[in-house]
Amino acid sequence: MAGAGISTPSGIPDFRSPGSGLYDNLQQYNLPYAEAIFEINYFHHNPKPFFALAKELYPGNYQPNLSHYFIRLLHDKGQLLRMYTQNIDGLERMAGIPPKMLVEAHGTFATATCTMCRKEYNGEELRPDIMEGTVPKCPTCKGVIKPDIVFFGEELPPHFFRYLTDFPVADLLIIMGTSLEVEPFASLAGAVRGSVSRLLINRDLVGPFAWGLQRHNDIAELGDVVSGVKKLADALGWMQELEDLMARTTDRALKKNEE
Ligand code: CNA
Repeated sequence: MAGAGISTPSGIPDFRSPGSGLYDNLQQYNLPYAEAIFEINYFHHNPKPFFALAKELYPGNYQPNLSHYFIRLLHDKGQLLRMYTQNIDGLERMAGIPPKMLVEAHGTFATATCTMCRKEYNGEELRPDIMEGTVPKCPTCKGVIKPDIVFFGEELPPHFFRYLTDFPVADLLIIMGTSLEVEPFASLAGAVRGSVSRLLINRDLVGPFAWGLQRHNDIAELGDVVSGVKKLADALGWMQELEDLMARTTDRALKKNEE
């Protein structure tokens, strides 16, 4: 399970931190309150602030870091059952984790849907408009095309419910870079069997780790997520492999960007 904290080392700020880039850039749109940017009713009224944020977060501006590549390595070794992420930055896919191994619980910019006729689009089709700061419109019905990001007031994607079959068969749960404050995602931490270890890699204690509801086999590695992941990779003897994988994939991505 992962959240915004795994992407801060890639340079993506927390939305709410005072002085952080994202919300500061949104001031000009006079949002009634910060969360309005992710409220579906507000989006229908004024989609521009959301598209300003989309421009910033659209895949391509940021690179995955060691935490993302660690999960990719888990997959390459046949050890990943699934990655449940709250992030919408697409860095998991960029690190090469196959989409079928991901549950992007709060959606993705990889696909989009017309808010009027429900026609489906590939996220890349919206890129030129989003980069120009134009609200993308459906050529068929002229409705606004919305990236498939889950807004407040919208249901989570159906594949979120995969947790019902995934969590009971997991034999380790790693929780990284999340405050475990957003429901229903946060409650997944309680969905593994009681005999299963839960490893928290985070700056601070969160969720059941903070409320005194820890299980005897829970472990918390507090501090920076990249340092925590490095420690785990070291203990597994995977550090060299992890660094090689990261260098290889980053190299390939840079070459692709240059083409
Ligand atoms: P959050 O509530 O902002 O919590 C982040 C957690 O990560 C906190 O406990 C921090 O202490 C911790 N943290 C931050 N940086 C580090 C670091 N370098 N090392 C270790 N720990 C760190 O974020 P959540 O994901 O829990 O909140 C849910 C929201 C925020 C979701 O709906 C996300 O979509 C949304 N969000 C996403 C992104 C993104 O896609 N990158 C960015 C900002 C917010």
